Amino acid sequence: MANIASNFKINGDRLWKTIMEMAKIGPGIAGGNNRQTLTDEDAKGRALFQKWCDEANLSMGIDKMGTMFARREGTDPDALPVYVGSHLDTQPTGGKYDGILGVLGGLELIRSLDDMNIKTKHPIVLVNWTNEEGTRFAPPMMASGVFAGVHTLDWAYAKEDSDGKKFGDELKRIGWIGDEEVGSRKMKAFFELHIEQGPILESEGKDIGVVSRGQGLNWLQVTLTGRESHTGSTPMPMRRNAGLGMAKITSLVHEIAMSHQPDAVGAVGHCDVYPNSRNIIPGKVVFTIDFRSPSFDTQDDMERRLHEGAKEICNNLDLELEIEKVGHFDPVTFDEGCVSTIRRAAERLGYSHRDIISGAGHDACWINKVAPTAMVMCPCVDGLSHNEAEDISQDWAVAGSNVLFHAVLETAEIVD
Ligand code: HGY
Ligand code: MN
Ligand code: MN
Repeated sequence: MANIASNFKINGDRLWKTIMEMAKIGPGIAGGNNRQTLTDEDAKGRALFQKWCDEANLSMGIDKMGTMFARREGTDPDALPVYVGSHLDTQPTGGKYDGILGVLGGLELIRSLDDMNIKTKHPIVLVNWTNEEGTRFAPPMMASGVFAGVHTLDWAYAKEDSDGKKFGDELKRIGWIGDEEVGSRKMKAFFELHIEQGPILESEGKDIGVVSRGQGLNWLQVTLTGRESHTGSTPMPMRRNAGLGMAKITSLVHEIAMSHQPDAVGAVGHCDVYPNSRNIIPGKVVFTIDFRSPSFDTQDDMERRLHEGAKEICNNLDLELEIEKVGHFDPVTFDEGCVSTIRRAAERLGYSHRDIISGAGHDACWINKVAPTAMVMCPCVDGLSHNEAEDISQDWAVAGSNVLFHAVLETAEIVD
């Protein structure tokens, strides 16, 4: 197998231009993106990605979750392909790079292979996973979860957004439902490039994060039921205030996570208050707790203490309590072989790097269950993400894409 020269590099200007092209679709209100899964904006982003894949002569396959698989042939059509990719859907106040860098960094490495007329033994398949964010249809990493056999297709199709629209119906409506069985594809390996979405790499002046592990996640949806009543004329002792219950439980979430520092995080990011009127005591609230940790034991302890504490708060406030787990994935340890391929690539290219645990969840976390998988990260400004002000430098994007390029190339095996 030919060696990978350290001068094998992607075309950084073309990558950056392509990212900015995609950023025009589903613009946010403050310079980021709002291209939520299965919306018309998502459909437009998919169409642009399809156009670029057509121009690169990639053959597109789409599965029943709408995930897009664009294949570059290898010299051995029977060799297991090397997969690379991430997601194009965004948060409602998302950035231009979360997920997008991983898909378009993969497209750029394919474009660069064509420029350099490099052939690989194994085919290379570029992936856009449907509904990584899980914000419109919970849980996150939904399509990769079905692919890994964690969720069933029917379960995913039945998921509803806040307007009661079903995932399966919306996928049909935007015209991106494929006929491939989900999970039927076999992979030699899967690599994902992603921005760190945290402050470590930038603060340490590191170009590259070699992702050895990922945090586990629990999303607990809490419903508290009290009684609507007048905020002016209802005496305090007579109130059954669901809003007060949410406030106390939100504070409990923070306390529990803080008791496990530095290996835990916890917050409430979503809440619906009913009837949400200025002069009615909330009779019902629905909110979602997001607990994460790289440790199974910590995850379990946080969930146990939340149940106990919430029960006590609701007894004291005379509230009914329901807790439903609406999202979960275990802490993940990525494939050592793939991780060292990424570390070797960073070294060959002369990038500063460090091993890192991913704070956010990614499609790679589920694909790691069915194929050797690893991730490479680049820094982001102030560690900010899931915010329209999310920002990275072109140099960081290029460094991450070059490492991805070398890792995929080494795994797909150059043919002389
Ligand atoms: O929530 C997550 O970690 C991912 O951004 N979906
Ligand atoms: Mn992401
Ligand atoms: Mn995200």
